[in-house]
Amino acid sequence: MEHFKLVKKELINAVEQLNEETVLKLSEEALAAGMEPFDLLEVVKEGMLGVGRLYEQKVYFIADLIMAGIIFKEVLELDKMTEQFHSNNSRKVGTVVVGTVSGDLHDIGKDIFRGMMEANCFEVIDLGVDVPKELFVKKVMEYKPDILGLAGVLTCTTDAMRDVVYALKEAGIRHRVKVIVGGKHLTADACRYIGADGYANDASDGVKLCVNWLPKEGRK
Ligand code: B12
Repeated sequence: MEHFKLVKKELINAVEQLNEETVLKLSEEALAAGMEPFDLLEVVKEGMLGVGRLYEQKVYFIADLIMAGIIFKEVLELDKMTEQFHSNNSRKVGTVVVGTVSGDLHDIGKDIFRGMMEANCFEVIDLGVDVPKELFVKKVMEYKPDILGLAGVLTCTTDAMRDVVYALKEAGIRHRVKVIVGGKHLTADACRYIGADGYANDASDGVKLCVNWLPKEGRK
């Protein structure tokens, strides 16, 4: 729709300029006018790429990244977004433990993955950010999840992910859980290096993979 095209452009600009008030106003208006929450998410993500570029160009600094993170989270917390991402369906198809690996504090992508998994009837145990490998092992032992999701946005997180998989092996529980790693920098080669069962550069692709790992009768 022509109208949404214009709104998208304005929204991307507002995110890039870290104009919190305008981002929230435009997001609410777009949702009220019928924009799909997933489409809104894509638009805000595009604005975040702009923020990242400005950071690389040294126009923005760490405080600006923090502000960008706050704005994104506020968008995710709008009523129509939480409705979309959190299912109140009591039928659970599987359990997932998820966390951002050691050394990495980024959690927006992980939170999106969590919300989408919940919307797909998974029970999600979220361990937060900068999670040490020992805690992943402990929680896998405690909750016996079907899937362990490791998030990492910084490119240097590949080794931390590998360490988690190795720690699972050492604890003798690697065979009990499927491991998915998520982050834009991941590739098939990185996935093999880490020893994960699958990887995704985008939360929605990750969810599809996880749903496919379920036994057929568990799928919606
Ligand atoms: C906001 C932000 C921050 C905030 C994060 C706030 C928060 N609560 O998350 C704060 C201020 C903490 C931050 C800090 C830093 N940041 Co920062 N940050 C960003 C920024 C602008 C946006 C990240 C974001 O949320 N994107 C939107 C989400 C939706 O995308 P995403 O996280 O990639 O998630 C997607 C996928 O990766 C995937 N996914 C993610 N997790 C998972 C998990 C699973 C299981 C699955 C399946 C999929 C999946 O799905 C998501 C999309 O659907 C990016 C720029 C960018 N272009 O991304 C830089 C960026 C990631 N940051 C960067 C840097 C360098 C840093 C710092 C080192 C800066 C510094 N000098 O201190 C620190 C590192 C701190 C640390 N130890 O982690 C670099 C990373 C460079 C690199 N190659 O590693 C980037 C790319 C900026 C840049 N262009 O230079 N940052």
